[in-house]
This record gives sequence, structure tokens and C-alpha cells, in this order.
Amino acid sequence: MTQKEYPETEKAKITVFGVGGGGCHAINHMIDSKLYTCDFVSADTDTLVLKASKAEIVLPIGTQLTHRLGSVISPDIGARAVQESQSEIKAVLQHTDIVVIVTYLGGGTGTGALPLIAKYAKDLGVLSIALVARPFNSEGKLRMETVQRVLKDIHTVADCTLIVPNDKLLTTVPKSVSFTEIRAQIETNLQQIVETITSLCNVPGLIGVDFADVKSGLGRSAFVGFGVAAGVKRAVQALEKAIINLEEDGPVLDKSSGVLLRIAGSSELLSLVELEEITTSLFERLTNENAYLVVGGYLDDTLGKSLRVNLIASRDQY
Ligand SMILES: Nc1nc2c(ncn2[C@@H]2O[C@H](COP(=O)(O)OP(=O)(O)OP(=O)(O)O)[C@@H](O)[C@H]2O)c(=O)[nH]1
Ligand SMILES: [Mg+2]
Repeated sequence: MTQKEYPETEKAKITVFGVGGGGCHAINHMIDSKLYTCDFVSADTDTLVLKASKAEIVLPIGTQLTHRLGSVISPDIGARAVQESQSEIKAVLQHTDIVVIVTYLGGGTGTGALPLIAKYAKDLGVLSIALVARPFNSEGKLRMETVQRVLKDIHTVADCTLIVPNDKLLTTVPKSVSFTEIRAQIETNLQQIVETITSLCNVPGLIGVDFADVKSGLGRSAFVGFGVAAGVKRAVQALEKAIINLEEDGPVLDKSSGVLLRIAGSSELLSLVELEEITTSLFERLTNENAYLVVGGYLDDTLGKSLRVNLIASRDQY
């Protein structure tokens, strides 16, 4: 199948903005996974992190305040670093339609910076998605309390907040899985979320969707689910797995105001019947009849015999 190339002007400009050590690390992973349909920016108070960055734009923030040595786990310093570097940050934001701000909450820089960056985006009329990893409970009560407080600020200013709870992973993997593997899984999840958003906006797939659809399908807070399956019933099974993953902490679909659905399979195997099956079956699960369902089907030969379903389900409240 040949796919139409859209003229540049029809594409939404998406910037994925990593902030803080974990956020910048996640951006490197996305670049390694060859996500091409967005621009990458890495910002931090820590020179060592920025030296390791693979992003095309690398922004040292708060250099006068922190002397490039990090924030010593103080969100207040993270926020002040952003204020010091606001003109550079705004210069990046004003050329974009959507910014996905990626942060691991729990440190100083990313946690303090994110609400302000989202505010600058809002002031510039840029759609802002806060994509955050929440720390493990074992990282301490104090850290968690700070994160909960900052999350309230993020919710009020970002157009959509997407939380990837690290602890959820711990309940689903065997005890023998190493810390490094868990970290890699978190990075893969973040990459899949960004890929879902960027491909629905910008990659011509088997079904025509665009930036306006994505905007309509996103609500104030969003939850994610992933499912992969192979075999004759792979379409329904991949969807079921994605829904189970989405609803591990409780029902989500029944309250959803919109769902972004990304379906991918190899060019040899992915069929229109499968797209229909998944879409119809998901639609039946949405009790809100006004829920906005955005479906994209994509060919990906790296998937072999597997079919992949990614779900981002939104609510209008948090
Ligand atoms: N999964 C994963 N978690 C990370 C990584 N780096 C940091 N974290 C976690 O993310 C949280 C925030 O840490 P950082 O991103 O380093 O914090 P920061 O925003 O740079 O803030 P400061 O270093 O305090 O200025 C902590 O809970 C870390 O355990 C990473 O590469 N992968
Ligand atoms: Mg740091």
C-alpha cells in the first residue's frame, strides 16, 4: 500500500519537551526508537544530563541559580530555574501546536518546572499535555506528598495530564524482574504514549485522523492501556489486554469523554476487518454516548505476527 505524503503545512507541529533527569532520559529512548514526527527538546539544571542528551534542542535552565549542578531535589529551585530561562523556553513553545512535557516527578527540576512550562504553553495558545511518571511508593512519603501537591497545580494548568504510575508496573511483573528492566518498561510506555499521539496527529494511516480529532479526544486527565496479541483472535485479545491494563486501578472507560485508539500490525496481516472488530467492540464499552473515539490504523512490519492496541482514555475531570 502506498501512503499519501501530506504537505508540511497540514501537519501539526508537536514538541516533546523532556525536563529533569528522568524526562531527558525518556526523550533519549524515544529518539532511539525512531519517533520522527515530532521535535525533541531536553531541559535541565544539570549539565551531565544535558551532555548525554540526544535531543536536537538542549536547554540548560537556571544556570545562574544552580551553576548547572541540579536542584538538590527542590521543586522551588526547579520553578525558579524555569523563570530564569523563560525567554528561551517560550521561544521553543511559540513555534509549536502541541507540547508534550515529559517529567519523572519526585525530584526538584522536573517537578518544579512542569507547571510553569505548561502555563507558558497555555499563555501562548499551545495545547499542553503533561506526561508524568509518578515515583515508586518506596521513594518515601514526603516525596509522594510533594508530588500530589504539584499534581494539583499541573491539573489546573495543563490541558491534559497523563500519569504513568510506576507502582502499577510492580504489581504486574514477576519479582525477579530487575530495576533496570522496570525502568526500561516505563520508558517504553512513555514512548508508546507519545507515539500514539504523534502518529494520530501526523502520520497518514489507514483511517484519516488529524490534530483536531486528537484535541477533541483528549480530556483533562487521561489513562493508558496497552495490549499485544498474536493468532486468529488477536484483534479482540489485544483490545481486551489493553482494557485490562487500562483499568487495573478501577473502571475508566465508563466515565471516558474520549478515547484515542492506535492499532498497529504488519502490512501483510493487518486487515480492515480487524480494525472494525476492535473499534466496534471498544465502542460498545463506552457508556457515554457522546464519547469521542479517535481511531488510527498503522502498518508496522516490526510487529511480525502480532497486533498492537494502544488506548488513551480521557475524562473531563481529574
Ligand atoms: N524510570 C526512571 N526513573 C528515573 C530516571 N531518572 C530518574 N528517575 C526517577 O525520577 C524521579 C525524579 O528524578 P529526576 O528526574 O532525576 O529529578 P530531576 O527532575 O532531575 O530533579 P533534581 O535532579 O532533583 O533537580 C526520581 O523518583 C527518580 O528515581 C530514569 O532514567 N528512569
Ligand atoms: Mg536531576
